[in-house]
Amino acid sequence: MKLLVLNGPNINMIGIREKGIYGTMTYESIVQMIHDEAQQRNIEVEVRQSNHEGVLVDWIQEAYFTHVDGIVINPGAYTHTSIAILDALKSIAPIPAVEIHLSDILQRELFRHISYPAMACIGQVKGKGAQGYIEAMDLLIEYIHSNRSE
Ligand code: DHK
Repeated sequence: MKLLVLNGPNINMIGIREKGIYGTMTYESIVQMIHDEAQQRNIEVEVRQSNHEGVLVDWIQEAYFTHVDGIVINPGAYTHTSIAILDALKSIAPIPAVEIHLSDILQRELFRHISYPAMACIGQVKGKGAQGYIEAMDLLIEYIHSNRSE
């Protein structure tokens, strides 16, 4: 099984930016944790980050052509604005995606309550900090397994 973990703008600044909201774990150590946990689950994972919306769209489309089994995505602030990311996720269906947010976006400003990409996701994990990436990965693995055995 091959999973792709995509991170949007400013996620590379996790551990530096607004620690009270996003925590103190650095982006690099989150990436390492994802790799370690994927190895334990015997799955292949690639983790990428971009500050650019179009690059994220390109990577989502690429996932279709490289036969990725599922996507975990933290679109950063594009969560609340990007119909392009929503459409990209829709265009690669039935490849499943799970959205993850370190913070609980529903407990924050009103403008963070809407998520466009979530409309094309099979699940959303929020407010669990870095551990949320692992929870999102497990959700995805479970979904892929149950859909395969159908
Ligand atoms: C990360 C961001 O950069 C924000 O723009 C989102 C999300 C929330 C997070 O919690 O991981 O609003």
